[in-house]
Amino acid sequence: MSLRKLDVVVVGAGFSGLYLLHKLRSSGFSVAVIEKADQLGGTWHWNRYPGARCDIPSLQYSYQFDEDLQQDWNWSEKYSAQPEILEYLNHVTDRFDLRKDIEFNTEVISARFNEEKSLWEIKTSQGELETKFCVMATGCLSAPNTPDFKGLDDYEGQFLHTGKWPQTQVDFTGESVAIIGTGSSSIQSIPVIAEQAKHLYVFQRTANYSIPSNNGPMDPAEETEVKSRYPEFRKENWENGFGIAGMAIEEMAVEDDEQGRKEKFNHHWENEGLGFLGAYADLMLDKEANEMAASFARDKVKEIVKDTEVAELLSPKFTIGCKRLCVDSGYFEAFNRDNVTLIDLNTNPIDCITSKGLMAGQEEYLVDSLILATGFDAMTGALTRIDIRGRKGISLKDQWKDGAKSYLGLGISNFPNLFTVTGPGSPSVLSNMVPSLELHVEWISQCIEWMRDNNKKVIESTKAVEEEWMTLVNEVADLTVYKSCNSWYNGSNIDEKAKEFLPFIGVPPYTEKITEVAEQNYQGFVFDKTN
Ligand code: N01
Repeated sequence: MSLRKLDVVVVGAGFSGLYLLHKLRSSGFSVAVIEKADQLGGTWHWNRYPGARCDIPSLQYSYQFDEDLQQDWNWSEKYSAQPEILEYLNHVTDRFDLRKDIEFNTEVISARFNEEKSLWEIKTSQGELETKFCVMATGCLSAPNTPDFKGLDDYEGQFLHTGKWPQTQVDFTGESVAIIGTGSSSIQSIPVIAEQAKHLYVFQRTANYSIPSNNGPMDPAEETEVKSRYPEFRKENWENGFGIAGMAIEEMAVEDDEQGRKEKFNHHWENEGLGFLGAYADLMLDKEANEMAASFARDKVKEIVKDTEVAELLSPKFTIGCKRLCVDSGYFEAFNRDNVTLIDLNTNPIDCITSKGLMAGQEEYLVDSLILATGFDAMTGALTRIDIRGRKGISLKDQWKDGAKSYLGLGISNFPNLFTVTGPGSPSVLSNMVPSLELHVEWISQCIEWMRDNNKKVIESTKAVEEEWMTLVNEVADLTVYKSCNSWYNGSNIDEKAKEFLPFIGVPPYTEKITEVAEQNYQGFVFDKTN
């Protein structure tokens, strides 16, 4: 088979990869998207567990690059469920005729930069490719974390992970089910599984905050209003810290009185979902303000959950928002059911998985299905799990051993002509992902175009600029309460991972910075380095 030569290889056919393909192809580049799965969708393909849903309203969690598309598409609910998002992505793919340039069932095994030719050599499960540029559109939450529980291989029942859920319908009717973990994925799936299963055992290590979604059918008046001024609506959202509507406020919780705070928190609890953290401007900046919101949320748990012991176990103890906040549809209510049991792993640690279930705190729980809702090797895992080698054969995994360094979350020193979409050091997971990835896709495409027009062959970041950038990322985080607990934002969910805070907090200054870098001919990047 002859070696295929391309201008750009894009890895991953999720939201980012699809838009990259459209954008780069429209600029005249030859592009192939390589996708491991047998269909597109990325995170929305893999995470099809019961109850999977976007917790950012879909009028915001959708592409804005094409005005006709955003006008034509109608979402049926405020927060869309996974099947509808997948349907949307399929619609976009067909609308822009993308499918023909996506290679499904193809896994990237390795990517090596050939310094003599200034080309990337990509080895996939289906063959080899040679490309001038490689763009990793591999997602921030796409490398599932499977903890090394003793005896896991011995389990003989149905074994599932929320992050790689099977495409076939899973029916828990009449089954005993165990779920380990209480992050967003678990919090979304528990109410649905509890309705089907004979009994559901929930194994919790850390209680989590969750705000009710109050999801419902799309309000036609709201949809009409947003669509009547969609570009302005998008722009307004982008001007606040997280790029999400409802989070641009100036009032401080510590300056309000008790009654005022109660009313405000109540309003946000009932209406805003993730925007609960936008009730006041100081919630993520000041521990005292944060504790006001946290204690309100804990009181709500105690109001909802009837058994006081269970309510206490479900009441989080840490700073609200420093682990990713969850949004649910009946999560705490599920613990009022007779067929749901909460097991606290702090007093009953998992000893091992057995052939028929799991042993925790000297008791064996016999279950037909065992679900791991144990999250992801976030932000870096999808990259370090591929054998990526840059200059002098250096591996990305080794280079990031003591911490992931990247310039703006876009480029990595020693890895020329390799771009990451929503990489470490960009707002990514602390923003509305779709506009964030659109920003990166446009930046990367324009950069590649600029290089073509200006006769540049190779672009790379330097150690100095990425050190400086990641220092700033951490200095900004130090001004907030984000570092005050263990979370996947700082790598503490993966034992062997460097403990460092990876997302840049603040959409507007970040957008300004990368725009300025581009305007100044990609300031901070080096072109056509001669060693
Ligand atoms: O994963 P998580 P997730 N033994 O890492 C526990 C996005 N998302 O898949 O907190 C026992 O949040 C772990 O416990 P602890 C969203 O950004 C978005 O739920 O480390 N327990 C925790 O409870 C989200 O934040 C949507 O003590 C273990 C859980 O497993 C991100 O994906 C929907 C353990 C993991 O929670 C990840 O969510 C769903 C062990 N060895 C998800 N290891 C949207 O709506 C881990 N845990 C867009």
